[in-house]
Amino acid sequence: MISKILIANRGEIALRVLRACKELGIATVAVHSTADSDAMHVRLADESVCIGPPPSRESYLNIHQIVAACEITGADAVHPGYGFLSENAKFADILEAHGITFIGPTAEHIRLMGDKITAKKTAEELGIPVVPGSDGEVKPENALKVAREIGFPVLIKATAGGGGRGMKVARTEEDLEHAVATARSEAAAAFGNDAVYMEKFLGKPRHIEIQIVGDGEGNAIHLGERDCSLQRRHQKVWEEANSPALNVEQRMKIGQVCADAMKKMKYRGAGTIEFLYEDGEFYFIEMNTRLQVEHPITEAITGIDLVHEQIRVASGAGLSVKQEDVVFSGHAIECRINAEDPRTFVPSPGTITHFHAPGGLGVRVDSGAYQGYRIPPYYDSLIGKLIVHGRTRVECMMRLRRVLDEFVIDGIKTTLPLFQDLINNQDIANGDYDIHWLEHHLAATSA
Ligand code: MV4
Repeated sequence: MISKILIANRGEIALRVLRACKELGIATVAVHSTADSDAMHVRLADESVCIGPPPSRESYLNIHQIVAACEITGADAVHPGYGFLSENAKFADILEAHGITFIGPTAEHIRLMGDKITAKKTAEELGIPVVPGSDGEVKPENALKVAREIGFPVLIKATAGGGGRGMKVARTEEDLEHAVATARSEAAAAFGNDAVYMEKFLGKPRHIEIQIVGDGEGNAIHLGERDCSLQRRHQKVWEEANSPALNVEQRMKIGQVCADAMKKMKYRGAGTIEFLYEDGEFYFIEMNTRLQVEHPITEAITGIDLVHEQIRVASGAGLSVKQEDVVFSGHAIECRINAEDPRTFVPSPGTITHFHAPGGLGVRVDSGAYQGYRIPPYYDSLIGKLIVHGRTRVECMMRLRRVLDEFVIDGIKTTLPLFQDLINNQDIANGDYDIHWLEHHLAATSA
């Protein structure tokens, strides 16, 4: 059994993980940079260790400092949260070499899914539908042949990329050579790996992802889907469970395909399988081998604590539920609240002078912010997540509208006004949007 967990992260997710540890009676160690000494998770942890100056590469990404903090405190497990080292296979290897449990998948599975070409090949072998595309890496000499087989428009992607980084569209044969060359040089610069692959470019898809959890021994369950189509510059803004676009049959079918795939690979821990969804068809694009920011909406509709499951599986206790025990109830929406100007999205760090989190039935606020808290300028601008649940999507939206009016964050600018705009929009009310809707809406309403 795990006795002490070091949380190798900061902000809202560090607090969220800490809460799960405390509920399981497991001691907690917080690590923080000098800029985060006054963070809420540091205050609530049983122990805390300062691991360096504010820059992430000298603190939250510093593997040596984190391993040293484990040695000093006697932590026998590390929860990486999301971002930072959460999908760093070397980190997982180093922890295991020190006899410290990495709460997540095996380093082998992190590597497999971190390379987008091997991820796609693995998905296809496991029976998951993928986007039509190249059979592996594409080079300048074979790009035209491959593109003609796929059919234009095509999308060139970096195998070491993901999350939208390093993608280039080629709409005609004339565009292709430049698109491939640009994608390769940008991939080499950004990831130190110039390998690219090619896919049929889908024009108006939704982004729908399936939550899975495996015990590492061949059992795995799915916990339904999340619709994350409302994004701006590859940053998710508003996520929903269920997707307004799916019916129960589609949900169960794609969920089971994913769960069966995870059983075959003996996947361990929480994971998210990302799809594009267009004209009734699912197309695998990536798999994330970590807990995701938006996991609370899945927790809201299933009642299952995903961090509890992660810790149980990491400690060898296995999953707490079987697939037949999973019940989906109601609808949940998450709004990501960023310390940014709601029109320009320019970061707005500073001190929060007033903070009132809304409450009531079906309302959850995951945030480390508090009155008097100073938002540091060194990290991403997410300061909290507003998660609202209702028995139906209509009830959820009614509740969200009330909650947005109740939330008070003074002293800094936040993206709350953006959600007050969206909650009154007819397309959003109808669930009628795709991955481009939000950027088109922002362009149309900012003019
Ligand atoms: C695509 C695509 C269209 N066709 N692949 C963006 C990030 C990464 N998850 C993959 N992404 C895309 N892959 C094909 N074959 C469009 C996107 C995409 C996107 C996907 C999901 C959510 C928002 C997006 C915004 C721009 C592009």
